[in-house]
Amino acid sequence: MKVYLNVLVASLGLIAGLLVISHVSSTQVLAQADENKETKISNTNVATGNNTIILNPQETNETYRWVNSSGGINPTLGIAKGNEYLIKINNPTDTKHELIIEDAKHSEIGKSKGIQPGKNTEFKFSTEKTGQLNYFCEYHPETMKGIINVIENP
Ligand SMILES: [Cu+2]
Repeated sequence: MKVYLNVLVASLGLIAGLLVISHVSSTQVLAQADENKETKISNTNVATGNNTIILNPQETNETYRWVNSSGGINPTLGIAKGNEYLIKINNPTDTKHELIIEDAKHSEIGKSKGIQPGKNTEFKFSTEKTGQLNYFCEYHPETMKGIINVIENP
């Protein structure tokens, strides 16, 4: 009888492990799908002439990421050369963040202040060159990062 019990306990452990693994991978797939969807939506900043960009830190599964107003994760942003954009950041998390914008040569071309938990800030940003910029958090550069596509002013 004891042997049967051991086998039963081991099987239950295995099933629980498999459930955890399948849950984690489906969560990642969903996050990826959101990211793709957001790429399209954010690029309409240029087309709609919307010059306010909201990027908020968010903590999900103990990982910090940027999210925009529609919940897009580390969204790809589209802006037009020469236009001035107001970037608004609200920090609901329990730690400090700071947004940095760099060009392809790692030259810093824009930044927020350090944003303490529960605080918000905003800053104006524009660039005179088309091409691709990178944005990231000074303190979480591996998980809080995205791309800004700068196109000709239509
Ligand atoms: Cu951060």
